[in-house]
Amino acid sequence: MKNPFEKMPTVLTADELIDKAFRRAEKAASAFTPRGGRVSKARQREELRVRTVSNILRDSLKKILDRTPGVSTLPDFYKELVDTLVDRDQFHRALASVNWAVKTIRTLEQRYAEKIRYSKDPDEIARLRRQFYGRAASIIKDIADNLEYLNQARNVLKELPVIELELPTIVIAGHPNVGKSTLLRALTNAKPEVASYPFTTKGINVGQFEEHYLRYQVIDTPGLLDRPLSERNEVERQAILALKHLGKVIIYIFDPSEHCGYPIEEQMHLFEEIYAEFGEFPFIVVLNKVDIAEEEKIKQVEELVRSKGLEPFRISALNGYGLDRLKAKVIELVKPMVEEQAKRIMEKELRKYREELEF
Ligand SMILES: Nc1nc2c(ncn2[C@@H]2O[C@H](COP(=O)(O)OP(=O)(O)OP(=O)(O)O)[C@@H](O)[C@H]2O)c(=O)[nH]1
Ligand SMILES: [Mg+2]
Repeated sequence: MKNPFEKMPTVLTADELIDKAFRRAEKAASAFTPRGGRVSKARQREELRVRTVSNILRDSLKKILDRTPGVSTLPDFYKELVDTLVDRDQFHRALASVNWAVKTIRTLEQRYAEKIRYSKDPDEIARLRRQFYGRAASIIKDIADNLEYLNQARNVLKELPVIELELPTIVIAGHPNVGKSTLLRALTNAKPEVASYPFTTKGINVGQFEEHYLRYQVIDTPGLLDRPLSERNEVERQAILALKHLGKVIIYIFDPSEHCGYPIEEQMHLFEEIYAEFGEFPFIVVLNKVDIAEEEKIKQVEELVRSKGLEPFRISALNGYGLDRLKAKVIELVKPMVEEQAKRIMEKELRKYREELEF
């Protein structure tokens, strides 16, 4: 999956667009040598101007429409994120106004080209062309605010994270400094890519690993799942909850060494909140930094975790301790979901194949 807005072009302002169209029309007219008498020459030259202005305007506007996906057609993950970034109604209204402009300019072009063709008076022909210019420009000016909005939206939407939505995905949560990035690196051996994400300046890190020909994706979420959701505003919450559309398994990391700077009680509080929101997913709870944590603290956390009916995993993301067992657990939980998904895709393909055979 690419960023769905990757191909969205820069949107010119109304003035820039009008300027561009008029300039190109002048260029075309001056490169053109009309034939015939005075009237015929005037007709040809002015019709060329009208057609060129219309083409340039419509092509630029159509390019925006063709390369901008409608929000409602996007996968759920992107739909929710887009809603945190732009006003969906306004976005769609802006696109609709561009569509309106394309159609209206086309109609005007036809009408004026025809008038020009039937006119026998060079002065009138020039006047018709100027009239068309004025009306085309005023249509573009009518949608000036919408064009500006689309360009602003584009600049924001271009920064959406690029994540492979089809891959089974493991989302890592936990306080800052507990070792999320270290675990991501240890699990995925690939150098993780950083994908920008609304409301975290650090972006999110995306890595992958492969096991028995299946690829898995691991997402480390600095600045997202590292504070209680109750401390978030509505928009931030929505951006965070969009992760639900990706997450198949959540790995929650504790740092019982407390070197991260957060006491166990505070880590437990965050855990409770994330568990409440994401509890519908399989949760894997890991205790990281067991190489430097006190046994007593480790046991304290384990007890809390077990009281939730969960089995904690001791690991050291730094020296690799416990990672094989953790990975095996992740795969055990994710694999049935992947196989289920593979089955669905197969069945769909099969149905398509059968339908084709029937013709
Ligand atoms: N001793 C020890 N140190 C670790 C372990 N895992 C991570 N660290 C150290 O803990 C510090 C924080 O690790 P990060 O992986 O950057 O933590 P993080 O959760 O990604 O932090 P943010 O991105 O700021 O949220 C680093 O200095 C790591 O080297 C571990 O298993 N043992
Ligand atoms: Mg990190």
